Amino acid sequence: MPDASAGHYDAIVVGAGFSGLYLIKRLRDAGFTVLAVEAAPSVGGTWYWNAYPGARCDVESFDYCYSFSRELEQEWSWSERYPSQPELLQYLNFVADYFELRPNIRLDTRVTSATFDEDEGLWDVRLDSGDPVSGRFFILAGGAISVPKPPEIDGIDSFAGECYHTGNYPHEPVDFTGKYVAIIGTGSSGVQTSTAIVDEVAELTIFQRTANFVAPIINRPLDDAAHAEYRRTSFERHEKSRHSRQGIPHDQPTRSALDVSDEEREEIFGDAWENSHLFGLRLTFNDLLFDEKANDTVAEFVRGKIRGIVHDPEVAKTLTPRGYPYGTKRPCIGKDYFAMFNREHVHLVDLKQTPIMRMTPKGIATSEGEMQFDTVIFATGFDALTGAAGRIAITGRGGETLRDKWVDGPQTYLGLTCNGFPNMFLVTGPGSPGPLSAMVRSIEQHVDWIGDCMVHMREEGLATIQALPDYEINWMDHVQEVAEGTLYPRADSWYIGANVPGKPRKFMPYLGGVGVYREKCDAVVSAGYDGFAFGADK
Ligand code: FAD
Ligand code: N01
Repeated sequence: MPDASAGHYDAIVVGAGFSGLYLIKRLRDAGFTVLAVEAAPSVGGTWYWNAYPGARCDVESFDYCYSFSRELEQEWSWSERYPSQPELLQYLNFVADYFELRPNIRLDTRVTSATFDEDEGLWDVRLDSGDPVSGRFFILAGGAISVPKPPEIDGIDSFAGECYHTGNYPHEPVDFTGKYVAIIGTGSSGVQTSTAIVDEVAELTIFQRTANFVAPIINRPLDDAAHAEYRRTSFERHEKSRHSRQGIPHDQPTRSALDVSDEEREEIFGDAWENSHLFGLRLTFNDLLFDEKANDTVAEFVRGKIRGIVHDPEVAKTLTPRGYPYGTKRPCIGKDYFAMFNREHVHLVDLKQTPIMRMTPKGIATSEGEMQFDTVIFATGFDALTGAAGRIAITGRGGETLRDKWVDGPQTYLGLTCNGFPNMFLVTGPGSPGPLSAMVRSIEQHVDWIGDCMVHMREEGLATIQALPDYEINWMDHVQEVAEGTLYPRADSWYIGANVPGKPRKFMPYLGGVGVYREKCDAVVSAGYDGFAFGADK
């Protein structure tokens, strides 16, 4: 067994969010030594960093939590249908304490590089604290949506007011009372932040580059009966999610949106709008993300809602999403988002008409003049899927770097491994269905697969595993092909890398579905780890 006291572990894990915490538990239970290295001063990952006002999960709490432990399930009770960021952070801290994971975590420490030492069959890992550590396995659990994307605006440093990014938001309260506040970005983070602070601010100005489809969030407290029902049915609920398309326990629709009358379709959409959840509108018909005409029906339904809610027709027009199909950029759920624009102190700047020129000491200069602000919040998203791995200098076999390997877009086999990088695993990496699913179900599947693989290698006396090049190419081709069978590639989304200037345009998440992906991963194992080459112990 490797000597952890000398800095040598079976596995070095990057990150201590949902993925890192479960990796520690799973690998430690299997008898491996593990060190998780976390840049934040706390566990929690996403739910530590995104402490912005209104931050909330939009998958139901019963589906956005670990399912691997019935004991944990008995010990924890969610207070709301959609858990808030503080509650999620509390949950992940509870998990770290409950399973005594903290001795395996080094906080406030960043992994800066990792180099595969061919002679020793080890990953040499460098930390910003200076001390070297090494591991037989190097596991990237640094998050698919964890590296905040700067807004590419000149002069940010010249701004004399307060400036925040939602993805790296302070934990101390920020006072918005009587302030002139700007929010740049209208994705989920911008929608949640704006609706959370609108009552506090003196004036709120939203800078919108692309209008978004936002449905109402139907949140509610969870009572004892809901918890009792959950505990009674959780096994079936999670099992259904594991084999579902999106990692949630809901039935897939079987009908086409084009096979029903306009009245019936309107009623079905209306019901989903009023009563359902994030996936509600998407789960009404089976072809919304595959057929343009079917998609037009749901897009037009939401557009109609916007026209009905927003009083000023010009503002309504600006808020109306066009130019990409419904659902191909992640749709949001938010509280009274469109109604917010009826309030006198809320202003909308259409960046397509009035672009930002630069930031100034007093605020934001647009093509139509300077606007003054006390506080500017960037809700401009993330360098998703490749961002966290790309910020670590990773060198594999023969001196090949991951940055070079991925220069034209990421390459993985099953989203879990890379040819040329033996014993390196990724959790929710490019090529995994994770980012397009309820993530915790995907994370558990990835971690279980990795854990089982490491146990298999130990039992068989195998030193290294790596993906075969042809299988990797075929997998990424398959990921592209599946995406091209849908409407997703028609949007400039973070799924395709379009939100980061200069990033190769390649569809990254696997759209085949969580259940299908699980079957494929299991089939690879049943066929003797088809597509992998193992190296024997020296
Ligand atoms: P993360 O939670 O991102 O944790 C990764 C950790 O790795 C981070 O703490 C980071 O600091 C650390 N790290 C990265 N690089 C390094 C390094 N070099 N050295 C040391 N540490 C490093 N998913 C859903 O399914 N439903 C939702 O409703 C949902 N809501 C979301 C809301 C927001 C605001 C965001 C940003 C994401 C949301 N997600 C949601 C996706 C969410 O990221 C995942 O659900 C999940 O939390 C990911 O867990 P993780 O452990 O894989 O990654
Ligand atoms: O980021 P985004 P996010 N100038 O990329 C705009 C999860 N999440 O942080 O669309 C001006 O979606 C950008 O415009 P455009 C979820 O998976 C979930 O909101 O690129 N504007 C867009 O409007 C989500 O998908 C929740 O034209 C600029 C916005 O900023 C993912 O995290 C909550 C700009 C970015 O939207 C990311 O969400 C929060 C610029 N230079 C996050 N650059 C839940 O509710 C970007 N924009 C569960």
